[in-house]
Amino acid sequence: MSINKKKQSYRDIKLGLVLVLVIIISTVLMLQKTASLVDERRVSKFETIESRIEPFGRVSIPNEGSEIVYSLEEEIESAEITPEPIILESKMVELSTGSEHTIRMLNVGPEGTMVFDPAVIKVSVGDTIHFKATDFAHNSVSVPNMIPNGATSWTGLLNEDISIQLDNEGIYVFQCDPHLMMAMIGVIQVGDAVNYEEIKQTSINFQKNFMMNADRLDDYLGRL
Ligand SMILES: [Cu+2]
Repeated sequence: MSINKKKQSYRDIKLGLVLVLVIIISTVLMLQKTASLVDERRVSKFETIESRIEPFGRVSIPNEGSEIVYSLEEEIESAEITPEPIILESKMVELSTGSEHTIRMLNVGPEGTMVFDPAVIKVSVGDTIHFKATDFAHNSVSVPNMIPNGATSWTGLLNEDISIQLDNEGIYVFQCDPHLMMAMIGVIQVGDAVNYEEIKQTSINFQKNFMMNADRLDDYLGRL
């Protein structure tokens, strides 16, 4: 090989190395550029999502010059501070319409076992109550000292239908004799509950008869 040819091949090698170097550098630069573009895209994507979410978080309503701003976050916070009140189903008894009413004597009713149905009723002065011995072995008897002053007491026989007219205003408590221990009792309010306090007072001792359903009378009186 001549000296000129050797020089030529060295030059070729040098040129080749330079080319390779240039290619490497430009590749690195390209990769960096691509990476920063991806980042930019990511940021702009998040910005877009944020701007889409924001209207749900804050709502601005122009209002004659001033601006009302509703903030969902604030609403959630205030909702947490003042929770919605829980409304319990009311058991308060409404006045029954009509002048005649029926109370059944049942082994099993909406209020449980050994019950009058309805167990609590509000009627008007002069109305009539028909006690129906629907099931076997019950009666209706007014409880001594738990009817209004001057009112007529009643004592139904076992398995006997009995009708009573209520001419005195106030609360009447009645029982089934065989099932007093199971608190088979009922409450009638005629007109206004004028003797409520006396009834509550007398009920303290009367409830000692109950071996089961001890809170029934309190429950019933609480519905008046
Ligand atoms: Cu009974």
